[in-house]
Amino acid sequence: MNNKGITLIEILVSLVIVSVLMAGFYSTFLSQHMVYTAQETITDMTQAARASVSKMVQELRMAGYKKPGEVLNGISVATPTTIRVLADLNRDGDTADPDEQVDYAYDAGTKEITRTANNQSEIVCGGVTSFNFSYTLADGSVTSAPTNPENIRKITINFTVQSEKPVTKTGEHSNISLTLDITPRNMGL
Ligand SMILES: [Ca+2]
Repeated sequence: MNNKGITLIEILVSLVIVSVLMAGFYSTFLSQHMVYTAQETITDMTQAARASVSKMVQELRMAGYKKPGEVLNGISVATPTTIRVLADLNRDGDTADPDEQVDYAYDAGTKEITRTANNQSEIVCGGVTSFNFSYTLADGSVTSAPTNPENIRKITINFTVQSEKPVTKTGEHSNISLTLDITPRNMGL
């Protein structure tokens, strides 16, 4: 053995060490990248879910909108999965104009939230694995099935949306849950 030279064995050993280090770096990079991608997916999903229900939030907030002195009950149907909101948007004394009577409903079978108005239904949000309306009444109590919808002062929506595609190698979907509180300003006026 020549002490000054590098033997083939030494080169091989170096290569093995370098390979092990590279593999370590790569797997660290890969797992960080996967975490980042998953976080990105959740952020995107949260934004998408909020955007998809933004019109619903806006319309629920307008429940009971009317001209001064007009008698109007802003919510006529309220169950854990359906709601009917009424608003006299053009303040002509009725709720017969476009978008003045709107139904929102959740179907656990299709996992969809639908909006029905002007005799037309559209899907608001898909991939909804759970959904629930709850209502805070004028006396402060909270229920999912109010006897008198006119007593509703706040609507709370709890829902969970599942990612369309699996986000992990094992095929797991990502779930995000959102809670939204809506206070229709014209209820009880
Ligand atoms: Ca009207």
